[in-house]
Amino acid sequence: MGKPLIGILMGSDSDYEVMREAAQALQEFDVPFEMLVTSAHRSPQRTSEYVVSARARGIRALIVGAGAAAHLAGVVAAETTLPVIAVPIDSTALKGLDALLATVQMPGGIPVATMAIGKAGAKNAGLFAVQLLAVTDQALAERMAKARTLMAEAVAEKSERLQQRLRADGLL
Ligand code: RP5
Repeated sequence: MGKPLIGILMGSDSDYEVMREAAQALQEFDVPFEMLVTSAHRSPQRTSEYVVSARARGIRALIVGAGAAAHLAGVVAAETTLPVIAVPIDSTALKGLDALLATVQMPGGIPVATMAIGKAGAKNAGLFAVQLLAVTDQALAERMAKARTLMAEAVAEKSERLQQRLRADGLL
């Protein structure tokens, strides 16, 4: 893989199981990325140093996962005009609702594109980052369109398997 185009940040290594979905989505489309742990609360200076240097190092968008009182995506967005895609993590007793509300309710002026809570959100964050790159990369756009076609075919196959089960169960 070449120089990273996407930065994936997370508040703790305990977020990795969720955030690896974003990494896998990027890898599927051969988009180089880097991944690090940095916290809005526990390491504010490390967070700031990474974010302010990101654009000059060739990073095009940032994917940010955090749980609990999740300020990381907003803090990151405050320090850069790169697109920030957030993933609320279900790491507390509130099952990610806390992180979702903390992340999604950004005051006007500093946007954060917030995905769903947990693994689906992390996967979509990766795919959304690929889509951002595909705006100016026709080959990448075509690969994404092909992936959508395969997805649609898989749905049709699932439906066909369902018909077989219905027949096996004597319901058809
Ligand atoms: C957040 O607190 C992290 O993003 C993580 O989801 C949560 C718990 O962190 P650890 O206590 O596991 O380090 O900042």
